[in-house]
Amino acid sequence: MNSINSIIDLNKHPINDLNYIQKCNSLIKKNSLLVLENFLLDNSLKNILNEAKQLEGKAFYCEQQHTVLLSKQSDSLDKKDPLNRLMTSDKGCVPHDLINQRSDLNTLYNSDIFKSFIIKILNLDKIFPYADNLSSINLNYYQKGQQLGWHFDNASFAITLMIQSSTQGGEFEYITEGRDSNANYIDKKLISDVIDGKSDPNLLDVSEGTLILFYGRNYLHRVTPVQSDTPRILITLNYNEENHIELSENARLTFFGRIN
Ligand SMILES: O=C(O)CCC(=O)C(=O)O
Ligand SMILES: [Fe+2]
Repeated sequence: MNSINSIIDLNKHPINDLNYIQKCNSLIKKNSLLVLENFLLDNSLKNILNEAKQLEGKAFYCEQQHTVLLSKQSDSLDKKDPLNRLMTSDKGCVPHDLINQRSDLNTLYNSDIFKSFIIKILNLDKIFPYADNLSSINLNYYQKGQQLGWHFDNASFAITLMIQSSTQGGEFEYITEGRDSNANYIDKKLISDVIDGKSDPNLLDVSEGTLILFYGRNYLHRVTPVQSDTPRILITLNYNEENHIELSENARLTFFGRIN
């Protein structure tokens, strides 16, 4: 198994250095998200891309209609209510159990240094993998025409690794205001304006090998439809703040087409 020295560019991103950790911690506080470009070494990015291409045929594709809070539309709420409008998401997903145990992705995900970095920059106590065998690491494929509609995540934070950007479309758009789930606050007017294109979201141009951390539960975000024949391939590294948590069976069926 490779060590993280051959996966992460530790010269650019010395994630075990206290000063660097503090810098990242301040940056995420200031900007509400952290973008670490060229996080992966070229060779590791190449290996992961090869792996992702080999697994592409095994991806499970799903199309969903969901509200911005990732729920079904409610009959008791106005269909025009910003929290009850339907968004479309469609993408392919390869779950964790199909990823080679010796893959750089598993080494990175399980690395104590990497986990400690995440814990410190996000001010968490501990993080744990999912208890089911599908949800911890996911490879996401957005083919031409596919997208992720506007939504807030269920998980409080998200960690993504861009492996292949689409050459047209497939852009990550987000706003950092609009919701404070701890305070039970949600700004429907802003959400409505963003969905309707009356208020401009931030746009992130993400290059291959970039690691992104963001507070997806409080940020309205989406991936615009991919317009190129080159699919957008993005890895999500999914951790929990509590141990022994499984993704719900319903969500596993939706995203992976199976429960285990
Ligand atoms: O594909 C991305 O960049 C974001 C993914 C995302 O928002 C999600 O999986 O909830
Ligand atoms: Fe999301």
